[in-house]
Amino acid sequence: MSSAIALSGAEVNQQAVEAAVRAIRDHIQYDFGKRPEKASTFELFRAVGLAVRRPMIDRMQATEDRFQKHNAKRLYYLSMEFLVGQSLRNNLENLELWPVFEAAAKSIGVSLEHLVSVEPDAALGNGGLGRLAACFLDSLATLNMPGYGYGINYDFGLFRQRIDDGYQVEEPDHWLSEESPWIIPRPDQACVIPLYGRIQHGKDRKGNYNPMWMDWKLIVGVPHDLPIVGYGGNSVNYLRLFSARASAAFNIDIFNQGDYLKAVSDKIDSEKISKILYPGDSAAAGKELRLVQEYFLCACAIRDILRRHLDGHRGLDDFANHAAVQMNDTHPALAVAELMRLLVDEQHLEWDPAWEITQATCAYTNHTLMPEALEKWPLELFEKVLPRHLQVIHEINRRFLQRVTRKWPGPDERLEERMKELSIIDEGLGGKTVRMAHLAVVGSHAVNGVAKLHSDLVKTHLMPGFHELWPEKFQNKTNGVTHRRWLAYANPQLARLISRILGNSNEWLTNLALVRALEDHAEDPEIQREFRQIKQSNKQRLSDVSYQTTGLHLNKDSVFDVQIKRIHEYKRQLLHVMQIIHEYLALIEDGQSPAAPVTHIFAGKAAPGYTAAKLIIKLINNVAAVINNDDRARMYIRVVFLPDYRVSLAEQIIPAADISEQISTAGFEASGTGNMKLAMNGAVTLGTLDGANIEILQEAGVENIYIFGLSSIEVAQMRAMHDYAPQRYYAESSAVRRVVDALSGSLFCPGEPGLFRSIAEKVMSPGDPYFHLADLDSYIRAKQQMLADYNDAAAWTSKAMLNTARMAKFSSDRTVCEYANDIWDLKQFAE
Ligand code: 26Q
Repeated sequence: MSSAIALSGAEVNQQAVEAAVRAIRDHIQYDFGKRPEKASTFELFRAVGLAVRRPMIDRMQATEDRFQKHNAKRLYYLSMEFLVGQSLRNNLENLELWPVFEAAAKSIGVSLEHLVSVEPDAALGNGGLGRLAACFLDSLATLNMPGYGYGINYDFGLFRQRIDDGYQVEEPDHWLSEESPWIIPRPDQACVIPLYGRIQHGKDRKGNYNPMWMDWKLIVGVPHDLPIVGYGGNSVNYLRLFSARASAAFNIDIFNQGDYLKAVSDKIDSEKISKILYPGDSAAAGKELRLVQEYFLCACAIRDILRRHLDGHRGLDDFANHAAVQMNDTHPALAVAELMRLLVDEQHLEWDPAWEITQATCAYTNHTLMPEALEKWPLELFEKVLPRHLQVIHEINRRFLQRVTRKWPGPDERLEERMKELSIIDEGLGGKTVRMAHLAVVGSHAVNGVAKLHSDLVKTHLMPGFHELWPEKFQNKTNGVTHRRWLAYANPQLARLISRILGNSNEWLTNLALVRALEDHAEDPEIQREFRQIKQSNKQRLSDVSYQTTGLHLNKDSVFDVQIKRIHEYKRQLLHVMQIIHEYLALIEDGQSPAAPVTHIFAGKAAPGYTAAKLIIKLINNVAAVINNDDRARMYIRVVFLPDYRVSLAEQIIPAADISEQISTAGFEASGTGNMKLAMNGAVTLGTLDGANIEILQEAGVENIYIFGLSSIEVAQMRAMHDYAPQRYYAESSAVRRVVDALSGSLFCPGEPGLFRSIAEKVMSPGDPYFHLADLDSYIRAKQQMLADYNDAAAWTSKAMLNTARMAKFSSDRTVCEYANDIWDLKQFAE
């Protein structure tokens, strides 16, 4: 495969190729101390990476000069997760250097495509939230905006997943960031962070209360920069990742006391902080190490941001006009308290101006409505780790509750209820906790959800009191994805078709709206044939991946029905499995084959402690084993679970999909972003009215998407009225009955009878929060309709093409422009 975007007829500059060859050989010789002929594939990858990094660094420095010249306001995107994936292909394509390096690799005797494939994914995130952050950085750089990511340089990213006897097994992901060609350590810019210790209550010379934070431990944060190349290479920003190191001063002190072993063990303790990414993406873990990680990120980031400001400006009066801090969920909400503490304690500002700066600087994005995912820290733990920050938060809360009192004066019981509802400190039965979402809202000038429905629910259900107090703070910013990585580079053949239809032009890479031109060809048989051929060839590519990882070939003449995302009860992989069981039993018991042969493709990781999600993985694999080994079924239905879902695997699955499963219980999926990636690549969505599916429906048109199931309003009503009776669906639908009975029995667990009985019991319980049985019949019917419609190749291809044509709204370029205008006041500086 060659470049996705090099225009036909363009020539490769031979001098550039020779220079690239020299650079690659030099890196092998002088950085690795090896003869170039002796380099391993991985070393060749690293050497190519280092060679590509040179122009990136030149451009990064030029970009910095340009932003400084304009005294530009900068955006700092604080996130505990950045799910970057691989970078070599993306960087080469964005720099328009793929053809040069392809020729250079060839002359060294290796294929560039192969080198690209051996790059380990940077898996510094769990899923949607982390990948969103990575897409935003790509768009910021492409839009020539000064926007920077701040995160943690985890030694271990998200665990690797192996499937053993159908069960998920986790393995550590030691991704060797030290060996990444992209990462530039900046030890000279290390910062020192205090934590633990105690408060000494004292008075200053004027007799005012003057607390002293004493006996803290010190941790050093060492920045590592990952350059982010925008498309066209005009701007190169960076993602700044901090590694935790022991403080030399702190250690030397203990050394001098002669306790060498203690010094070394303290050093190990300090370095734990950036050791590993927490693998949960729903239930807040509540662990001390996680709190320390969150603080470490905020403290390193805010220090860095303040230092940069003070380097170039006199004083802090103008700070909020030069810096915007975006908090990706509540994980970095301590930024509010840390900025206040530095402004008041270390920069000696008065409280009021410091608070004005803090609120004007910070903004908060919410990504979930689920109560169990909202972060709350026990007060004692908080006080132990961050005694001074707790004081600051108490003071923020005291002043905030005064404001609440002014807004709702009396009657007393009502006011007390309001204070309880809104206070940053929760005085719940299980002891006092700090509510991070409240801290984030109070400390921000803007709060946004990530899709229209979700943002509305934030206002009406999650934070109605805050919305009443500050309606102007609440906004929507519907998510987007970078169509360069997810359409152009993942699906190069489709990219070439689009460029050709646009008259041999790449302009759509920075303006996805241009792809609407495909609409004019949606009924053209010749273009349709080409579009189908591209899908077929992507299916073949995926079949090869499947064979390598599972030993199963896929039938590329079948419908690829794809559900790829974290395994979660609310995402309802189980609903999909129940539909497959129905399809299978209808075939073998009733002799009814599906209207078209279908391959059900799953991929996704379960949090290691999430037992129910892990059992769903086992169920998928057992159902797959039974169906794939049944000669009566194999022709029509196949099921495959592709292990170790990650960015680079998604890039192979998405272009091959015909059906995009987006079937969460309405009201639970904040937005989804996989739904956007799949639709862009010409998969037709089968979805509920949830998250961004609603907006995909509006854009694609109702004829080009399949919607089923309860609406979020119906779900909420049934929940409120205790009106859900799964037995009813069981009694009234023979299909539902047969599927539930199959789950209770041992058809799919002959060796371990009863293994899935708990699943049958859950879906039969009136307390099932995810309403599986309520939606099962309409889901089965919608899927049957899709498979029937697939057989009309012309009509189906038109739907698929119209999906690709109409997804302009879901480019993260659009999303980032909205944040820049409505929240960050960030400008573009192309020159
Ligand atoms: C919290 C506390 C302690 C440890 C871990 C966590 C944690 C980590 C990750 C909690 C949540 C996450 C990730 C959440 C996430 O990915 N949410 C998804 O965000 C996407 C981008 O906005 C949305 O499209 C998805 O709908 C949403 O589920």
